[in-house]
Parts: sequence; structure tokens; C-alpha cells
Amino acid sequence: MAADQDQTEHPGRRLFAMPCEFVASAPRPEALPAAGLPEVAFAGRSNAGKSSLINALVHRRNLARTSQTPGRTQAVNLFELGGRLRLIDLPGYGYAKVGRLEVARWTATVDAYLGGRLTLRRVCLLMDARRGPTANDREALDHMDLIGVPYQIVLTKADKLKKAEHAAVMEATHGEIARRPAAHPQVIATSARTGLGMDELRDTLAALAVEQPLA
Ligand SMILES: Nc1nc2c(ncn2[C@@H]2O[C@H](COP(=O)(O)OP(=O)(O)OP(=O)(O)O)[C@@H](O)[C@H]2O)c(=O)[nH]1
Ligand SMILES: [Mg+2]
Repeated sequence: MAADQDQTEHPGRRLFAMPCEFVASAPRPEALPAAGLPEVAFAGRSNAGKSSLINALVHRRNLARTSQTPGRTQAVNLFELGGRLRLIDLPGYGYAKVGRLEVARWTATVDAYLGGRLTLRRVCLLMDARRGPTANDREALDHMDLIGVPYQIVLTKADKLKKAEHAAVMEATHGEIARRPAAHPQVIATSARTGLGMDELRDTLAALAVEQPLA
């Protein structure tokens, strides 16, 4: 397929082929840079694959730091894509094995960083496709429904699923969000390893970006 045709079918490809740069790492809310471009934040349990997904979206190996050690991303890290969209890597919550970041602490972080941020267009809430929603995930969804932050569920590590498992987790996830007011109805299953679902996610996020790079 010709490249032009590709980009018509997948408008997200053009945006996500643009340069992506690290903007800032904010360990505390006061350190967050001023709002400007529309923002998409990536949230979820520690080890859900947030940093890996950001890297895969922008075709970079190690822009966002990934780790086998859950809880690695502690600060809020901001990246800017093509002068059109900001990507925000949030700390994970609720991993049992390390000094556990409780959902209560995570919700405080979300409130402090993103609660009043008018430029926040969507939170991608990542869930490991093999696990489906955990109790912690449900608390996170409840919190975002309560404060009215629009979010979309993105299943990760879908390369680990068999076909029947894939269908089952999609159905269960749609059931989970059916009555949730702030949930986007589309659930996307992705793999940072195989690229599954990545164009679909890029297209969805591209619709939130500004049309022209801000000068
Ligand atoms: N099989 C598979 N493994 C993945 C995928 N994405 C991430 N992983 C693995 O999952 C682990 C955690 O990935 P990270 O991207 O660091 O997870 P995170 O959500 O940023 O974790 P914290 O920063 O600790 O909250 C790493 O070992 C990754 O290699 C995927 O699509 N498929
Ligand atoms: Mg991370």
C-alpha cells in the first residue's frame, strides 16, 4: 500500500511519526509545566505497560523508561508529540510486591496533577489483558467517574492471549464500562510487542490533537 493511502486510512500514523520529545518530569504538582497543548495521560496498575505503550506509539525504544521492576515510573512525565499533543506517563498504582502505591495515594496524584487541568482530553486506563479489571482498577475507574475525567480502557500485552481469551476479555471489559459515565465506549486491545491495536489507538488519540502544530 502506498504511504499516502496508508495515512488516509490511518490518520494517526502521520501524527505519531512526528518527533516526540521529553518535556518534563514532575515529582510534585508544583513542578508540572503550564498547560498548553491538549493532553492524553496513561494510567493504570504498576507494570500494566504504560511506558512501553507510549514508546510503541511513538516508535521509540526508550523514550519513556520501562522496567521489569514495577513502580518504576514515580513522577509524572510529559512528552510532546509534533507540537500537537502531549502524552503523560503517570505513576502506577497498587502493585502488591513492592512498597505499594495505594489507590488512595494515586487518586491524590491524579487530582493534584490532572483534576483541574482543562487541557486533559482523555486518560487511557491501561489494564493487562490477561487479568482484566482488578479491584484497584475499579477504584480508579470509580474515581475518574466521580471527578468527571474522561477515560478510555486500553488492554495491554494482548500478544499473551489466545483468540478465545481475547473475545472473553473484550466482552468482560465492555460489561465493566457499560454503566460508567466517564468511560469512552471503545475498548482497544493492544500489544507493544506485536503492534496489535496500535494504529487504532493512534487514530483515536490523533482526533484529540490540535490540527496544526502550535508555534
Ligand atoms: N508481552 C508483553 N509484555 C509487555 C508489553 N508491554 C509491556 N510489557 C512488559 O511489561 C513490563 C512492564 O512494562 P512497563 O511499560 O515498564 O510498565 P508500566 O506500566 O510503565 O510500569 P510502572 O512504571 O512500574 O508503573 C515490562 O517487563 C515490559 O516488557 C506487551 O505488549 N507485551
Ligand atoms: Mg512506567
